[in-house]
Amino acid sequence: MTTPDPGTLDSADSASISRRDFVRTSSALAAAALAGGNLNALQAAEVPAPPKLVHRPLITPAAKFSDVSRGNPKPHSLKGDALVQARLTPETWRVEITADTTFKEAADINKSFTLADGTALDLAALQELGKKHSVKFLKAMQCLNIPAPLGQGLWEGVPLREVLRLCGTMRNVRRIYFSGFHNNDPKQLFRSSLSYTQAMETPPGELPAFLAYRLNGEPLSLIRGGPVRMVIPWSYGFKSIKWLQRISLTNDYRANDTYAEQNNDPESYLKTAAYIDGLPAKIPAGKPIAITGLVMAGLSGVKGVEYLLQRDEAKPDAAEQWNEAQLEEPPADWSSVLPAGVTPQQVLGFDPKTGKPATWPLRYSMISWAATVKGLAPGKYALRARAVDLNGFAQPEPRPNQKAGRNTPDLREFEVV
Ligand SMILES: Nc1nc2c(c(=O)[nH]1)N[C@H]1C(S)=C(S)[C@@H](COP(=O)(O)O)O[C@H]1N2
Ligand SMILES: [Mo]
Repeated sequence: MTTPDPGTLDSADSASISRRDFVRTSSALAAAALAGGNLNALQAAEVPAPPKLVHRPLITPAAKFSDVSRGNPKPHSLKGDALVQARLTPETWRVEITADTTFKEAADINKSFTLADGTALDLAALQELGKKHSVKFLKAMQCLNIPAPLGQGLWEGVPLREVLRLCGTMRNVRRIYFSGFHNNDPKQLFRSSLSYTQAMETPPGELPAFLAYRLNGEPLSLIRGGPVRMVIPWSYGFKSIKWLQRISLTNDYRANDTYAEQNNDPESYLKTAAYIDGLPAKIPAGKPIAITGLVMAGLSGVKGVEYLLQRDEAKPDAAEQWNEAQLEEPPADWSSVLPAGVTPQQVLGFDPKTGKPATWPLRYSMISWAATVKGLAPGKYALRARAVDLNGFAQPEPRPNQKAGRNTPDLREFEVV
């Protein structure tokens, strides 16, 4: 796996990411050999050419996500009484919903929910709302500044719009800000925001912003931001605030996310992008080389994945012949993929009648890709991969601005010996 380029990471991200390799969550022997880049193991497993696609699970165990968390100490390291004081146990968790009166023509709501008057919402209230309005879907978590997905899971919770409805009539509300437990240092505050429209008006068939309290069929763990975290399906990870504690309705029309102050584009949507799994630095000549990776389905969908092999780190130019890779097919049997008791019909993004995915890959989720390369002469090689979206744009298009989400075609260098 590539090491994130520190120059493009904000300091908080680079300081706190634990670079656990997502591909190590793979269980199958051949998959481990391919993804882990251990060519000897690959040969021992006698993987035929063309290789089977990596059978990496579509769902990452909650504890195996790479972690991007601010805070000193980090909220998920708290224990015992400190955890209770932080209101990070299922019994003590509360979320406050208030109107921000500091912005001109101040926001005003009929009902607020506060700790001071004992009305802050608790987990039981949220779960009660979930009996009628819960949503489930498969989503990958991706940091805007780290060139590798963090993990993918089946998230479950209550749409933000249903929670905000509890506030009754609103006046002068243009944005919704939200933040989580940090500690007493204001510098650690990490907040994100949505426009009123994004929060309240989910287009038919689209995925809503929601307050998640389950992941992969289990209560949301502390390390993944439990008891309750915000999940913004269409966004990079920085909008999906962990350890959610405050929702503020404001007339401030600016996307004043903490991330925006660190030179990131806070309005960027998750982009379609391909990633290459680890490859060994030296590969013996004469054996087929299995190259594999992941492709993320961003807002503009996935048409395909292409790769380009060049000698001696040559820079790719427009005339270069990119080759098509093979994409993982949808599972024939979703019961072995989804947590026990969950049918695809219940999951957003699937056809509620047939139980088939409405798009493939599912929007905002990721799947594997693979290709086999044979007959490489000894020498140094550069391997690049790029996703092509449903509008025919190949990476780094459509938005080459790296602060809108890293989107340069992924690169691996190796030597055939
Ligand atoms: N409260 C809080 N929420 C947070 C963060 C944080 O530091 N504090 N990091 C954000 C960022 S930048 C990312 S990429 C995702 C990472 O989610 P994960 O740790 O579950 O993989 O969480 C987001 N939510
Ligand atoms: Mo991030």
